[in-house]
Amino acid sequence: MTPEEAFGETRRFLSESGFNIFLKIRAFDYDGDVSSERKSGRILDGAKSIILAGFGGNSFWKTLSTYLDGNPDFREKHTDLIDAYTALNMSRAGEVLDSAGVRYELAYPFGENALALDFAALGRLGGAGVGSLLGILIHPVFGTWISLRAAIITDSEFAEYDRPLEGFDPCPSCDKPCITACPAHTISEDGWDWQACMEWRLDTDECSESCASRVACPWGAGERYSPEQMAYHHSFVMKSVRAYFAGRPGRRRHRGKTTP
Ligand code: B12
Ligand code: SF4
Ligand code: SF4
Repeated sequence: MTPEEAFGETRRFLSESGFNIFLKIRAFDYDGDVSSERKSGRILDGAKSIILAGFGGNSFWKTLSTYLDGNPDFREKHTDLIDAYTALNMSRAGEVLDSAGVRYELAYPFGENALALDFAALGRLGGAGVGSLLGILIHPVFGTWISLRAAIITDSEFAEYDRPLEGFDPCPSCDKPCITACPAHTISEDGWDWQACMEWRLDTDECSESCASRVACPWGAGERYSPEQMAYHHSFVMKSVRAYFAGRPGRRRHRGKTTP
């Protein structure tokens, strides 16, 4: 199997496992967009390409649920179900690449090295979405319902690469329901104040199961995560947020309407 065939096989396998995003980005383009500590060469010397794997829309959760129904041990063993399922499938994808003699490293946006790569930059370069007022990428079909799960950094080169989306920039001409929907006023014409949002979420239960602003965005409404999936992502991220703020006493007060 040639490296190109191995990546084709990897794509097919990941797609069957629910990862419908598989984008090829030139390492040179990515490195030009990010700070020195997040460049691809720090992960793989001589990196030429980065494959971005992830999912957009609500089909992934159905595939994951089917897998969990058939593998009750996996559900019992892991609390971080999406991360563990991602790592499992990426290591299987790695076996295919190993068998073709491909040189590569895997990187994830979670775990100890969650900041090693800028996944939003990869997403923009590969056309997974464009920047939005909500601070996350937005796509014409999937809206903001996109999760970037893993990257394969390799010294292989491809005949063709994916490209940024062109002609799609929905926020400037939008009525901006995301701004009015946020109970803590964390979104403005200038964008999203992540710290105010997290402080609100630490102090109240109002956003414990979903983000009203994300739900209010008209893009990708048909691909919106199910309430169960939204609640999963929303509560899961708070684990790392609690750990992050635990080491930082004297948080700012949020600017919300209600006092906890
Ligand atoms: C750190 C992080 C966060 C942090 C900080 C956000 C931020 N803007 O930096 C928090 C926890 C707040 C966060 C929240 C969310 N995130 Co986030 N996040 C990331 C992560 C790991 C890095 C982002 C980054 O590069 N930031 C820039 C940093 C490094 O630069 P900085 O300014 O120097 O860093 C400052 C802060 O970020 C902070 N910081 C650094 N690390 C951490 C870690 C924690 C836990 C906290 C609280 C703060 C924090 O400290 C720095 C100094 O001020 C990426 C994955 C990746 N590796 O790219 C996903 C990512 C950007 N997040 C993502 C998502 C989906 C979310 C949430 C929707 C999750 C949720 N359900 O709540 C929310 C957004 C809610 C909303 N209204 O939009 C997706 C975006 C996908 C998309 N559609 O574009 C990504 C790509 C992860 C993924 N698997 O797909 N996120
Ligand atoms: S509601 Fe409108 S302004 Fe807000 S993120 Fe969606 S498209 Fe952008
Ligand atoms: S999670 Fe809540 S506070 Fe944060 S942006 Fe969404 S609606 Fe606003």
